[in-house]
Amino acid sequence: MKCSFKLRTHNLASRDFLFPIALLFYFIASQTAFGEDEVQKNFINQHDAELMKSRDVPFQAIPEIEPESGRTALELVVEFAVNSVGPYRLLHRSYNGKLVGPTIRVKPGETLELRLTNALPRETQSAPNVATEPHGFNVTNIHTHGLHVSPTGESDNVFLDIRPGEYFDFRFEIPKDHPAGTFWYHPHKHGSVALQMASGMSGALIVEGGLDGAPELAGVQEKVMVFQQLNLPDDVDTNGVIEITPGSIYKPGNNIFRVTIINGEVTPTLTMRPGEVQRWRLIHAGLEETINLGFDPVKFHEIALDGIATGTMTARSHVELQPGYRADVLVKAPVSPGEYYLTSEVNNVSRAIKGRAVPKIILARIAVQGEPNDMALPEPGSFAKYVPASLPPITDSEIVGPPRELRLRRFGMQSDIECQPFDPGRADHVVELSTVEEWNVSSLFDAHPFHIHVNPFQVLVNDPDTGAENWVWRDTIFVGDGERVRLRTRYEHFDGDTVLHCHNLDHEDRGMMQVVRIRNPKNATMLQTVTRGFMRLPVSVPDWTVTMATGEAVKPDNFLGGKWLLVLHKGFWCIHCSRQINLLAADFAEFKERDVRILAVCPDLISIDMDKEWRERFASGFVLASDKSLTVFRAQQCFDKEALHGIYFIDAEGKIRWQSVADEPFTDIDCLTQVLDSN
Ligand SMILES: [Cu+2]
Repeated sequence: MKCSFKLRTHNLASRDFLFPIALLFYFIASQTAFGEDEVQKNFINQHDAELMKSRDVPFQAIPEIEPESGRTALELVVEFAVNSVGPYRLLHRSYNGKLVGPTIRVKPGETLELRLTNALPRETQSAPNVATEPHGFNVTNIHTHGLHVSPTGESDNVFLDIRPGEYFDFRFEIPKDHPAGTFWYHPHKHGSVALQMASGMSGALIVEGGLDGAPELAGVQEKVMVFQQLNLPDDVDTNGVIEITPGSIYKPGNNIFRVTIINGEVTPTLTMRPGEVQRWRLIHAGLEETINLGFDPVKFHEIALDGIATGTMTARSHVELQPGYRADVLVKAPVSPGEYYLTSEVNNVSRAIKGRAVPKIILARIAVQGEPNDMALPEPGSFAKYVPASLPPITDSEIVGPPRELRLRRFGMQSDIECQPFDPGRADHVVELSTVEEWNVSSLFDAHPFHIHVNPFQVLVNDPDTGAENWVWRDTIFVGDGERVRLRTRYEHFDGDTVLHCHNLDHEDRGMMQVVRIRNPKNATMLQTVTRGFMRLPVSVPDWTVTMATGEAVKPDNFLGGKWLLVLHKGFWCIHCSRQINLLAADFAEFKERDVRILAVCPDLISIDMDKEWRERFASGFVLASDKSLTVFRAQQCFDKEALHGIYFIDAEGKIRWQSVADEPFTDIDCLTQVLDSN
């Protein structure tokens, strides 16, 4: 539980003062070394094919940290660094001074010990600490994306804040039956995830085993490729140093161009021998642009998705990588030597995060050269035995209860789920350990890569080539604008609070995240925790009675057969509640048009005059009633030591389909009407 866990961070000797001095020295050195150079602007415009084809920068393997006698141990220092990308020199937040963090290798049953040291300076001016705005740019923590490990304590705990000058010792205990595969790590401090990731703070995390020892892959060379995306200003003086600032990520404007780099380099050159087969571990660690890989005329042979072996080998002309996705593919180089290109081109706008086509760019040159090494690709059938034993397909009979609905929405600068931005103190979903649930995740506006921590899910997808429907294990899934996906999760091994969120991290930093509480029925403390609102929707509205000014009783049954909103408020004396009721009244036409009636209940008695006025305005469409004993507040779980503010949408069968229970009254009428339309 995040509340009961005592944060053990440690202070470093302050390194704040060293940073400006180091930067000053860097500027002096760089001006002397490069000051006279005239470098062509837009030198790394990846849309300029001729320019990209002429680049000759070798592909760099990322340094690896390997397990030793049962554990993998390392330190990641978060610090500002200056690194070159093409002709540009970037000043950016980093892991260990690099544009990409080291590749970490672990084994199932072992422990990853990671000291995360925050050597960033304290912010002199900081954005306000609100859940709907980017903030906390120099505060950090770490998330092991895709790992099935505990979300609490010293493990994959994204509720931790590691501030400048502090360090924290993480311990990730990898279960013995953890699937082997391609995972990754990145910061997860709400408010600054996009900035830190778009600054190069990410790396590969490989759980060894499974396919790695497969005789079918003997002699197959492996390449780990971390794709990151930078926002660069298009009018910059290449002799200077470009700082990756919060503004360039959260308010990019029009004079920004995006560059996709592989292992910290623009359009590097990979080498393959003619006919050689290689295994590529592809990781989309980028900010917010869809990558659709092509390697004409070569096919990608997909063997794992999001780290999990598919059990077969599927030939594809393109690999779709959305932010957060991984794919393991086998590629067989052409037998004729020559120059080939790894490209990305997004033509299908319904599969593009930004909702627009992305013209072809060249991401890497592939030099097929040297002695021929004509290797055979394995038989697809030979991979069946590598499906992780810990992830048998989920069957219908395992699923508990009706599906939950989650509606994602980006609207202007606002990002939310179920019309409510992230609140770390609110458990949006309470799920039971060792059960299985089915969820429907849809997008009310914009496209979103949806990710859940701790447990992977099986999601129903249409095969991109055949269109056939398949249940596929993943931990991140693209939800297109107006689309809805079905997914199923087994909550296994680990209890505690964790999160789900959009992996377009600008959306996440603005509030598109929810708390998932995995409740252990054997943990008495967890059972005592008060939840605001019902633990799970849909649920039947409880039976209760409220009274109108005339003394007339009103019950939920009176509304059966029609849709309605139940509004629980503190009374007309409360200016916030009064404002909420007035907003609902002002927009009453919106509800009437949708055949939705409103019942507003407060503890105070309703005056005869007000009742009369309301009847004249709304007839029986908007009813005011009183609940002096707070029975309804309690029955509706809208009570935490005192009455809270609650609003519920109830369908014609008397099922609650949507709720908001909070300290503040809910007033986003636009979003509410979108929820009504989606039901
Ligand atoms: Cu999103």
